Amino acid sequence: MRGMTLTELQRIYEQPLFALLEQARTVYRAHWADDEIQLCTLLSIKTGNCSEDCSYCAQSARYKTKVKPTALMTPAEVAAVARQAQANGATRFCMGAAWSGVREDTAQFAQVLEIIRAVHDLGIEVCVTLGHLSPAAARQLKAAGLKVYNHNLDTSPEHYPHIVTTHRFEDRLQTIRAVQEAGLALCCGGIIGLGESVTDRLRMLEVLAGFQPPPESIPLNCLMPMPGTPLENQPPVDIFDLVRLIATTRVVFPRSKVRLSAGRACLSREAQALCFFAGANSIFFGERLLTAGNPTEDADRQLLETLGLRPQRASN
Ligand code: SAM
Ligand code: DTB
Ligand code: SF4
Repeated sequence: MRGMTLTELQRIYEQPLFALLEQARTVYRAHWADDEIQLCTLLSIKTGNCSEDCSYCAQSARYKTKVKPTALMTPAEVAAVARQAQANGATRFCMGAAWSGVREDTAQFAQVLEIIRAVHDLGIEVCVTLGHLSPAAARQLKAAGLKVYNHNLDTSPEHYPHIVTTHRFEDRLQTIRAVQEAGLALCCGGIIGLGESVTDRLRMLEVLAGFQPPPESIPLNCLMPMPGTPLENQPPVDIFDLVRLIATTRVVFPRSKVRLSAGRACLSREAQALCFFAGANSIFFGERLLTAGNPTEDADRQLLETLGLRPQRASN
C-alpha cells in the first residue's frame, strides 16, 4: 500500500469545514460499528530530570519547572494504580517515563519489565513510553506482555530541530522501526501549538501514513504551555485547526484510534463534541496526564452520556 502525498493531504484538509466533517464521519461509520470511546489512563512511573531538551516538556532537567523528580515506581505501586484505573472503566493503561531511552542491560529496565508483567496480569491493555529503544529492548517488552509502545513524531521532520536538539527526528524513526519489527502495536502522533505551520502538521501525517502497518493509535496533543519551558508563552491552538487535523487524520487512517489527548481540560464540551464528530475515538481518562491536569472522571462520564457515546468495553 502506498502512503499519501502532502498534496493529497492538503486537498483533504483544505475542504470547506462541513465537507471535511462529512467525509470524516462517513469514513468513521464505514469502519467502526459503534460510537465507542476508548478510555486510556496515564501514569508517570518515573517523573522529571530528563536529559533531553524537548522545549514543550516540563520534565526536562534543563528547565526550571514545578515538576518534582521521582524515582521509578515499584511494580506493586503501579499495579495498585492500574487496578483502580480498570475499576474506573479504563481499558488501556499507559505508563510514561521521563527518559531519553532505555538500555536492556540495566536494573531499571528489568524493573520496567516487572511492572509490565504486573499490569498485564490484571487483564488491561498495557502501553509504555520510555523514549529511545533498541530492537532487543523492544522484543523483551513484547515478551513481558506489552501490547503497545507510544513514541510520537511530535511534529514534522523540518520543524523537529526547532523543538528538540538533543536527538534527531531520524532517531525517532529508528525506535519506531524497532517497535514495529518486534510486533508491538505502535501508538504515534504529535503535538500542535509548537509554533509549526499547517504544512508541518500535514507533513507529520505524511510520515505517519508511510508506516507499515499504520499506527494502531494516533494521539493528537494540544500544547499545554508549561511555565519554565521555552514554549511557556505559546498562544493556544484554534479549535478549528484541531478539528480539521482530527478529521484529516480520520480520513487518512480509517482503522486507527485517534486520541484527543493533552489539552482537553481547556476545551469546552462543545469543542470536544466536535472533535468526536470529526473522528476522535479515544481519550486520556483520569485527572492527571503525566504531570499536567485533565478533566475529572465524573465530568468525562457525564460528557459521554450527554453525547450518547459509550466507553469502549473491555475485550479481555
Ligand atoms: N520520554 C518519552 C518520549 O519523549 O518519547 C516519553 C514521555 S513524553 C512526556 C510523551 C509525549 O507527551 C511527548 O511525545 C509529547 O507528545 C507529549 N507531551 C509532553 N509534554 C507535553 C505538553 N506540555 N503538552 C502537550 N503534550 C505534551
Ligand atoms: C501522548 O501523546 N500524550 C501523553 C502520552 N502520549 C504519554 C502525554 C501527555 C503529557 C501532557 C503533559 C504532562 O502531563 O506533563
Ligand atoms: Fe524527556 Fe520525553 Fe520530556 Fe523529551 S518529552 S524532555 S524525552 S520526558
